[in-house]
Amino acid sequence: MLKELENHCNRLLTETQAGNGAKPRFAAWGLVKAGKSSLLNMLAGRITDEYFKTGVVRTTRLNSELETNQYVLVDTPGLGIDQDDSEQAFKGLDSADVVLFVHSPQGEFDQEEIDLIVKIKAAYKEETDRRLVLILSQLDKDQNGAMDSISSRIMEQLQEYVGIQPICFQISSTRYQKGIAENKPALTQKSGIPALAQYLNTLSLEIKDQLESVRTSRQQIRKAQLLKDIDQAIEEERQLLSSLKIPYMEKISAFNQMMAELKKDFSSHGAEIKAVQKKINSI
Ligand SMILES: Nc1nc2c(ncn2[C@@H]2O[C@H](COP(=O)(O)OP(=O)(O)O)[C@@H](O)[C@H]2O)c(=O)[nH]1
Ligand SMILES: [Mg+2]
Repeated sequence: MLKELENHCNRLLTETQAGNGAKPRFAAWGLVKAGKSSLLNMLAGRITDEYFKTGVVRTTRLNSELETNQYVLVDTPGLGIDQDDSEQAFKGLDSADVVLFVHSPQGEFDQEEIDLIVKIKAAYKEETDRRLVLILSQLDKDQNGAMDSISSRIMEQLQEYVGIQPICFQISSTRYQKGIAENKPALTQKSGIPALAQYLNTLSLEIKDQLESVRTSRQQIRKAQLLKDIDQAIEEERQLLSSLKIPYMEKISAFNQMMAELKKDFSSHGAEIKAVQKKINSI
């Protein structure tokens, strides 16, 4: 808990000192192997010479960035593996102007993903619908239109558990890659990536003028929350200390009572001894 607070303080400090640049920052977020790095490569036009490392094993451990003409793409490690990865992913979220939440739909969202979306909502508040772009990846694996029903189910989940309705795209990075490599425009279109890229271009133009004000107000909210969390952590420590003190306080008071009784005994005995002394002296 304290470690997390310290990390958050450090993130906020570096961010406010370094700034986040003039272009909108689009960060890919989601569980490991959702297809985040593959998608960012396609958006960056790195069709065959990948910039963001992809793979069947976990390849992204640190956030990495690539600046395009319009925006900065930020790749984060998948969440839900270990603390260091999550720390990196949260750093990516803190500094993002838009989150590209990538989900590979074997099915609807699981609890872990809903928890992540709740965190995004906490970061963007009423701007969430605009600042969150939901991306269902690996469309090429879709069979019998299952993706459409998964997509509607996810929208229901988002409404029910988070109260948001972000825009949603279905994409396939491998289909796009093939379409470009083999010069097949129909396949390229069917990958969903051109439509997504166009949406992101428009969005980046739309939010360009409000970047600084939204970043500043998000930082203020984070700062206020952080101060509240620190106060709460201090109060919890204080309560813990005083609850630890109770058994000792009880022991101390029992000890003091015992000493007082001993003293009383001693002084009454003292009087008896003095009386005996007196008797002896008078012999
Ligand atoms: N069939 C298919 N596989 C994909 C697609 N996108 C990514 N993959 C594969 O899924 C695995 C994880 O992808 P990656 O981009 O590294 O996921 P990340 O961990 O979320 O960054 C890799 O083996 C990719 O080749 C896609 O659109 N279709
Ligand atoms: Mg990756």
